[in-house]
Amino acid sequence: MEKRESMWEAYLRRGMSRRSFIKGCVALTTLMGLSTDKLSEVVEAAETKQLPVVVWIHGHECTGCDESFIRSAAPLASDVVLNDVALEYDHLLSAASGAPFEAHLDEVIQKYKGQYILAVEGAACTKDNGVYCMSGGHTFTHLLEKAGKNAAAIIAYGSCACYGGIQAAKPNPTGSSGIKMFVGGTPVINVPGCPPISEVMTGVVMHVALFGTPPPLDSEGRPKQFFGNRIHDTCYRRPFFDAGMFADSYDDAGAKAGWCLYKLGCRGPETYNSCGNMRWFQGMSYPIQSGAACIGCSSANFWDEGPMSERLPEYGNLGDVDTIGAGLAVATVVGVAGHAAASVVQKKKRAENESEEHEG
Ligand code: FSX
Ligand code: SF4
Ligand code: F3S
Repeated sequence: MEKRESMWEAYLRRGMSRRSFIKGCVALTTLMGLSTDKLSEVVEAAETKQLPVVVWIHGHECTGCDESFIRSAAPLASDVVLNDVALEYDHLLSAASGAPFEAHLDEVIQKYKGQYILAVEGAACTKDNGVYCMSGGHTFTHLLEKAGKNAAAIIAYGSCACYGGIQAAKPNPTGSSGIKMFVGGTPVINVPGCPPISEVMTGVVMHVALFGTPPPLDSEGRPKQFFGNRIHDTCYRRPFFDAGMFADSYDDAGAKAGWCLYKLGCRGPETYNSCGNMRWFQGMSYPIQSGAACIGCSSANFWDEGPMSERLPEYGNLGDVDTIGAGLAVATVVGVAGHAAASVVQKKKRAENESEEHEG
């Protein structure tokens, strides 16, 4: 079998410096949740391991997952696609299309049998023999079976691929479901989120690529380093939750002061994801930071879990949140008004002092 180039060789071919290669390795080490003393292992693997062949397919979805992935900043999505993996087939990013492109997929599956990584976005449609989602003249489920059973590992990217997603919402007319039942015994790594954080996807792909094994997974098949904490555990609004300070509506004084969104239906207390610490778009923000309650988009069935504005039934040992929240909201309004009045008095005093000084 032909020898494919390593990540280092791909950098050299593109005229990139050793410095940018090492910077790329440092970024990957951090992303994979490894300590910096593992850097030399990452560098060695990146120098010697052949680039992993990746086949990336799309089922029933909105394509938001790829929209997220292409915004990966550390490392850049373009570096991942051009230097870090050998992306042989991608429904969305490939320039090729038509019969030759489909024939290429069959060649890749045969040539790299048992060696390639299969990334899957979107749900599988099961109703009426899968006719509601077709690709290259075949059902998506047919493609999943063919590409899935010959892969080394599968990454289910997004809540649709993991659990069925929005199109599986009741009454689920297309019979959409997660992909696991179609891929035989091939190991599946679940990376939920609607969409997932781009750097999470990159970290998982590169872990499989460089070490040849999935990262440590939890009981739901999710990488522990990204799905080991609840949003609530890393939320910067958590001190307000603990103090019983809640926004009662999206435009009240509490919301404007950045108080906890629990009473507005926030699913952070039961949702596992890295949004609170990694955030999105180079750590810029995440839903709660931009003022919206978490809707639990990385949880199975979030789309059918009651109205999203309905608060979770359990709230720890806080007591009656309605009473606590209301009391504090009044106190804050009084506090804000009091502070404003005090400022006016101080301003007036300063002005009087200044004019006395001038006269003196
Ligand atoms: Fe689903 Fe992704 Fe949500 Fe959309 O590929 S997880 S609907 S962001 O696009 O599959
Ligand atoms: Fe943050 Fe939501 Fe938890 Fe409040 S309930 S602390 S907004 S995650
Ligand atoms: Fe989704 Fe909640 Fe994060 S809605 S993006 S899991 S904050």
